[in-house]
Amino acid sequence: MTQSKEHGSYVSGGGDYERKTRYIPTRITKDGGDGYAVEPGRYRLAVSRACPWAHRTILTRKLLGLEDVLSMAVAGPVHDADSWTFDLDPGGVDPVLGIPRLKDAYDKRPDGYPESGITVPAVVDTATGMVVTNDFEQIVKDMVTQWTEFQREDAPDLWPTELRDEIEEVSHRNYTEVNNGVYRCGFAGSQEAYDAAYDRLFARLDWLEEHLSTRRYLVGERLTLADVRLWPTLVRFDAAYHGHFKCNRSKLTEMPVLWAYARDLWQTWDFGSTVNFEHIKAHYYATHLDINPTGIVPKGPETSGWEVPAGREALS
Ligand SMILES: N[C@@H](CCC(=O)N[C@@H](CS)C(=O)NCC(=O)O)C(=O)O
Repeated sequence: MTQSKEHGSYVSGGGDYERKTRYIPTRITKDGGDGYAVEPGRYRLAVSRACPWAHRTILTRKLLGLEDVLSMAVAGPVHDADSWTFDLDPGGVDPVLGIPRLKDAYDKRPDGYPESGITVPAVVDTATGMVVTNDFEQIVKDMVTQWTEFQREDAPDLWPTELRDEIEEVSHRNYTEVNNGVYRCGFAGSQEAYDAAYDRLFARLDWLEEHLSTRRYLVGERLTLADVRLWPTLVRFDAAYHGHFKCNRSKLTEMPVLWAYARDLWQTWDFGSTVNFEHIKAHYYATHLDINPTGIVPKGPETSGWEVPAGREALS
């Protein structure tokens, strides 16, 4: 087994990419059962604009209107072997946490952290400077169910009780075949593993193309966490996965239903203002030097069609 550049992920003897998915399981809840109660201003969400897992938390925070109660630390797009860093901030230090590297907040944990390493998203307790959780899936679910008191009045219900089973089913398959499927293509260690990952990815994208041809959203007739979880992979597809991860049967722009679906969410729900294509490209092409040894970041593709609608503030 060899370890890839992504922390805690391995290429097995057969060449398959296997993602380590052990997280810090602590939760931030209404009753503070794990020692961390929901509290405005207390926590800081550490993200990278490049990372699709972090993007899901950024979108959920924005849709629910939690920006004022849960602040955000944005790391630079290219991390070193050790950690994401706050190199975009003045002096290279996050202004609230006062640290240059996200690792500093992970290292504050007395019991350490899982071998999957220093990942984003991570929620940091500003009182102690310590990472509370890095479980992206639980973070978004808790934003929906635990932060209710602080959500904006017209916040959409992204995880309706009656649709949860279907959301889980669709999202799980999207995760294994698409969200993680692109990584399984990109980090495959053998031709066979790559071929199999590629076939699985495009089989699922074809299924989605068909599925969305008769409905606007993935589950039910409303925006849900299923859409929030798929979309960050779609928006990165042509800029990163098509080239860098060799997912090149078709571009997103060549899958008409998915392309329309992606642009609908970009505009209708203003997902577009959370996207930074420069960070996305810089991260993938310049961080994974094992699969792109020159670190050269491509100039393309053109991102016309993805414009932020006039009058909307970018990067909220
Ligand atoms: N590991 C999580 C998602 C978080 C994650 O992998 N984030 C990446 C960025 S997209 C990261 O922080 N990588 C840091 C590293 O591998 O060193 C998962 O498997 O669902």
